[in-house]
Amino acid sequence: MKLSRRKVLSGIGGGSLAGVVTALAAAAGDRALADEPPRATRAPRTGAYDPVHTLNGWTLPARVEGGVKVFHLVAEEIEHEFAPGCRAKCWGYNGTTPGPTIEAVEGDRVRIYVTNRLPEHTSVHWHGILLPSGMDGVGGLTQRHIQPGETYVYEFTLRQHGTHMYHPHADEMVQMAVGMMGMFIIHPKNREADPVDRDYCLLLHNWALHPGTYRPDPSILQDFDLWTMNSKVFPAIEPLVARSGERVRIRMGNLSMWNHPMHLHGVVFQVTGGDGGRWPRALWRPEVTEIVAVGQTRDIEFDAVAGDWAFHCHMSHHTMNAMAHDLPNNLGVDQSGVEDELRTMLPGYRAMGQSGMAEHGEHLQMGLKGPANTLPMMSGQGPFGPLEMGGMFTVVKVRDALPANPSDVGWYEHPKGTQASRVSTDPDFGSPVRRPTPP
Ligand SMILES: [Cu+2]
Repeated sequence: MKLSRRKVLSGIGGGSLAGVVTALAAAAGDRALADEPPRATRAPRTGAYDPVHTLNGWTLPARVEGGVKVFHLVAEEIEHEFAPGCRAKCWGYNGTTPGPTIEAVEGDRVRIYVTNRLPEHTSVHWHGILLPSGMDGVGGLTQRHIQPGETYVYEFTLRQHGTHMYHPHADEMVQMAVGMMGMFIIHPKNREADPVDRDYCLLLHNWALHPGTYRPDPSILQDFDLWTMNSKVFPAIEPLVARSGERVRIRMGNLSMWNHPMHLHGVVFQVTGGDGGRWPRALWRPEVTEIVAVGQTRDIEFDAVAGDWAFHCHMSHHTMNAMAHDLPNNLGVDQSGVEDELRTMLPGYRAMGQSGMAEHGEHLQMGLKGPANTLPMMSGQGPFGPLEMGGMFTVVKVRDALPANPSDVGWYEHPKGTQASRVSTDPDFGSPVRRPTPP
């Protein structure tokens, strides 16, 4: 069944927030997975816009009062799980980090209540959005800070479309470091001439959640432990699911303290927009990696090709989870004697990294445990072994036919003759060409 705005709004009419969220989730699920006809034969779309899908997240329901779309954000402390086995006390909005995605349409008048249930003051800056200066949310500069217990109201008319963000502009380093952020998607007033079939959004972030601790450390700007999409790490990040041939858009925002070259396998995507809305076609760029700089948003689009395609940041330590810092480089070092000696003092001690870090994945399979409340540096099981990834990594799963439930997509079944396979176990196999050794 195709999602209609009427269906979402009737869900909102149901009453409780939980009910609304359930209705939205069900509706979004319908849209993501329903067995719609292929794009070419599809009936024209109806309704104001097709909602985005926030990976592992949700969209904030609105009610309409006198022609104004009314939202209510609550800044509060929350309990967050990065992946099973790693939780933290974070700050977020309406029970989650990132906060719910706000969605509206160019030309909409929006009224946004912000209630502060944090132990300190806050404010909300509408990042990239054109508005009167007094609505810009810079605590001390454009408004009084919102004190604990207070509710402020912001109201403005949306004069643009694009992928935007919201975050505090008050004790910013602390508040963003502990999870306060969200996306603000403004759909164009006129339906897009080149529509997409799937519209995903995600916020990139980094966290100094030192192993064994329970609160992200805002004082650290370099030694981050967790690199996240929508505050989740691989393998807890949802896959992005699509049917072959569908047009997919991924909207990315970056509120972390690093730039992220986001790389997608299997296709050449077009970079089609960002904070400035969807760019004119002549400005689209074909790429396989696009840097989403700190404070930027970037939209990429592509035609889905069947397979399981890695989608990740290309900074290799951003696709890892918590790592010990200042480690000696043991690559190529024979540690066997040292290891035995240390084991007499530290039972279970294991020297790491003589032939690379991949052995870390094997140790995990052997049941070796790290410190409390952290995640293995790399994890995730693929159909052919450990994926050796963490952090900002997920999979774009494209199938010719989609199952009724997204969690049933499973692994790609490679058509016969389309997968790498072993031909020999002899190290001297074949006669590879070598450069002659100099005398
Ligand atoms: Cu990165």
